[in-house]
Amino acid sequence: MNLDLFDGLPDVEMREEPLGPGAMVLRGSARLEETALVSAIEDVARAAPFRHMITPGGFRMSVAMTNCGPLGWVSDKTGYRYAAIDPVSGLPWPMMPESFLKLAVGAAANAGFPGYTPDACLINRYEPGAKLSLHQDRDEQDYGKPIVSVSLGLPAVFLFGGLKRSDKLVRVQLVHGDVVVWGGPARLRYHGVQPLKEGHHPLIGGYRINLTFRKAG
Ligand code: MD3
Ligand code: FE
Repeated sequence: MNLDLFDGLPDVEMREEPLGPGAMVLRGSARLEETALVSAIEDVARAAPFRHMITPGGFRMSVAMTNCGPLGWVSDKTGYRYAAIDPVSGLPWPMMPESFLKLAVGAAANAGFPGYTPDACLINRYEPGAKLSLHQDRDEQDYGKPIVSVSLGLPAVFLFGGLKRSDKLVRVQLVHGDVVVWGGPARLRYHGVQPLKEGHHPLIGGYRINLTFRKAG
């Protein structure tokens, strides 16, 4: 019988795993701040509710999204872009919570990117079945700046490809508290997320939430 008294990771420990040139996983590094992060996400979502954006091709995205910080990523029938105003509320996006900024800046520094100043945080919420098709992040001004992602809640299988869509994919499981820094030669690699499996997470419930920090402008 497995009583699951030890899940392989000490309670508030973290581990660095290189995922390839420029890509570093900081396993569990958001676990210390998890309650502050969750209450900050709730605050953001109260002012700027999660919504399913429409792709330029006219499809409703299965991932629900909102943003905080000076710039927010938006998609509609006219295209993808960063915008200072939330098109749903007509107001600026909520401020980036201090706890978010501290985590992202610290993770970037740990991965070799000191002086990181993200101005956009996209919050992706996955329900069971939700996925993100293979894509590149190309809507930012400076590909020299890294992207920091924080995974919370249910685990997901992340697909990490190459610089061409047809390059082979590596599957990486990302779990609650994992932080990944994607910079340098990893910055323009294709990536995606496989359909989320059903489950229950004690803090987040039946969802996966991903915070994606970028220097967009
Ligand atoms: C690898 N989000 O919002 S974050 C996205 O888990 C996005 O919600 C995923 O891809 C998610 O655009 C993945 C990790 C990520 C972000 C940007 C990358 C991985 C990346 C850019 C280059 C390579
Ligand atoms: Fe992406």
